This record gives sequence, C-alpha cells and structure tokens, in this order.
Amino acid sequence: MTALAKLDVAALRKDFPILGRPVRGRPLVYLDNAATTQKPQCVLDAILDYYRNDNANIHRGVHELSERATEAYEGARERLRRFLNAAHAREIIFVRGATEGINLVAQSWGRLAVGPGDEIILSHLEHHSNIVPWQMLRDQRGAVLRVIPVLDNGELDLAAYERMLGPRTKIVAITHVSNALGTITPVRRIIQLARDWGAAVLVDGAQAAAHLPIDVRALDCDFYVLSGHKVYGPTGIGVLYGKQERLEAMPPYQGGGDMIESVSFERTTFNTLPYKFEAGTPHIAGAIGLRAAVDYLEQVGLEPVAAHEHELLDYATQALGQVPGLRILGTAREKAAVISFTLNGVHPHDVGTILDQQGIAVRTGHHCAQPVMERFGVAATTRASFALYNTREEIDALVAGLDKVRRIFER
Ligand code: C6P
Repeated sequence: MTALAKLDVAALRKDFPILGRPVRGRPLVYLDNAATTQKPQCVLDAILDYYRNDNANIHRGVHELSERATEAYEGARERLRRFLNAAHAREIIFVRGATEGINLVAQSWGRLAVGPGDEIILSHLEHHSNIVPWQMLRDQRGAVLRVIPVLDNGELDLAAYERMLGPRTKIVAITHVSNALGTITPVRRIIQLARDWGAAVLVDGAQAAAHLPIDVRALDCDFYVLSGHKVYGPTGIGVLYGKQERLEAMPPYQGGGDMIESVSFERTTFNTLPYKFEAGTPHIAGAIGLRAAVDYLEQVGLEPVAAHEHELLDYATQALGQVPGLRILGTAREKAAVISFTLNGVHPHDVGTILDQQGIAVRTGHHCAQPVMERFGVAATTRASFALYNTREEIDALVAGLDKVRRIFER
C-alpha cells in the first residue's frame, strides 16, 4: 500500500479567498462546513467565466453561445457521472440540492410505487429533508413509516433494521453520513439487506460527498442525492442519481419547457432522460460551478482529504474531551468530521454567539434533525464540522474559545 500524500493545507487555504477575510476583527475560523463549505477560486472563476463568455439558454438555440452553454452544462453532467461512477450520464439529474432530489423521488417514484399499508423505512438519524417528504407521501398514499433505532454511540441498530424489513417494505431512505452526529452508516449492508426483500434504496449523500469516495454502482443503490454547496460548489445545484430503469418508469416531477417531446392541449409526450426531470431553464452556472468543484476536490484527492479530516476529528475529539462539562454526542466507530457537543449549563446559542465574537463559526441548534436530538435528550447542540482546509490550530482556537465561554458563565 502506498502512503497517503499529506495535504499541503497552508497552500490549499490560499485557494479559498474567503478564508483570508477577518471576521469580527479576528482571522476567520470556519468550522461550519456541514452547513456549507467555502468555495475555491476555481469555482468562482468557472461561474464568472460562464456568465462573461458563454451565457445563453441551453438545448434551445442554434447560435454559438447556446451551443457553448449546452456543451458546458452537459459536460458538467458527464463529470458528475464520473464523480459518482454512474453507468450513464442520463442517470444524473440536476436538481436544486439533496432536498429537491428526495422530494422528486418521493413524489414521482413514491406515488407510483407506494400504496396503502406499504412501508417506508427511515432511520432515527435522518435530516428533516429525508423525513418530511416521506411523511407527505405516507399521508397521500396511506403508507406506514418505520424508523431504524439509533444506539447510544450514534450507530444504527442493524439487527432492528433486519427485523423491520419485510414484504411490505417498498423503500429504505437512509443517510450516508449523519449531519448531527457524524455517524457513517453501513449503507452497503443496508442496501444488500433491502435487496433481499426487493425494496428500493435512496441514499442521502448530502454529508458524504465531500468526504468519502462514492461509487453508486458498487453501492448498488437505486437513488443517491447530494448538494453542490456541501462539496465546495455553488448553492442551488445538486444531483439526483437514479438507476436508469427506475427513472424510465417514473412520471415527471414538474411540467414545463425542456421536459417535453411535444405538447398540444389534448396530449403531451415527455422527453427522454435526463431531461424528463429537468423542467424549465436549469441552474446552468451552478452545474458548471459544481463541475469545477468536483474537479478541484478530486485533484486534491478524496483519500488524502478523508485522512486529513480524520486526523482533525481525532485531534478535536481528544482536545474537546478535556473541556470540563463538555459532552460529545455521537461516538460511532465510523465517523465523518463532525463533532456535536453540549456544554454544561450553557445554551448552545450562547456558545455559538460567544465563539462568533472570536471569529469562530460553528452551527448551533437542532441541525434540522430534531428526532435525533430528542433521542439523545437534548433540544440543541453546538456542532463543529471540518473540511480539507481546516487545521489543528483552528481546533486549538475553538478550545480556547470554549474556555472563554466557560469563564463568562462561571462568573
Ligand atoms: N444539512 C446542515 O447544517 P440541502 O439543504 O438540500 O442542501 O441539504 C439538505 C440536507 C439533507 N441531508 C442531510 C444529511 C443534510 O445534512 C442536509 C443539510 C445542513 O446540517 C443544513 S440544515
């Protein structure tokens, strides 16, 4: 085995202009990467270059700019196909983000495939985006939601999952990485088990795509969703991967331009994949920016990124473990670079506000994952989440910041 190249973090940081910006008169310590990552210059350049040189609507014009814009947009699709190792570019649907991807599957696939009494399996770890669309489907179709329990360390109770599966299971919708606890779920195993019952599987990869190499064919999932803004790309763009045979069988999600083959008042016929699911003018610049982002991420290397983030996670777990009164939620054996914690006697919003005064950005609240907060008996936590550009010094700054929080509250 070859040794992993270590990241030159100091050099990489220079790729992200915003990291040089002071916040509240201090150097920015950005530890809110699970909410959204910062953008490297190459992503900003790709977006600007598109608007400055190629801007036109796609798939419609025969003029030079429209052809260039179409080529760039479809090139981005092919690049995302490669990023996820999908078999065909037509299996890559551009959407606004993970949320829209899940809603699309719930409403298009779900309304067709799920009937009264059918079961939808989720886990207790899920983000609201992977709960609410299924509840809406449940209510429309008279289906039943079943929830895989979470163990005290933040791992899923796989034995309970196995018992839950059955002939009524129509879909298992599961997160790849928990945004609130950082747990990496055993998606491969979850998918294999679902296959035994012929159930479809959707994987919510919003928190995974920037940290783990993803291979949808090796996973053998039916659907995989991700958000561009969490993989160093722009907001408002994301990907729904779907197996061709699933997507072919699904009705359109939204109607409008580009998703049709022909329209009359009597009858409309729909376009082929992937256009059937991309009604209206899409986020062309977003797709181009996302392509630049995955180019960047793969050039840096997902494996060294994962190794670096893991090192930060170990360091932070150790350092935060020394802070009196601090409790870490989520200690799964397989964890991504997310640390959620509470500090005795201090509300997370106060922790976040005092850290912000020191230029340290963390997220506080329920992280759009209220059920898992409830499972651990808290209403909210403070969450630090790391990216390829974070350093040990920034974790030291977080620990020093927390000392200050404690001193203020001890007074
Ligand atoms: N989590 C966080 O701070 P959108 O908003 O569509 O880009 O992503 C939704 C989403 C879906 N699944 C998971 C596991 C997520 O973490 C998120 C977004 C952000 O944790 C914002 S709440």
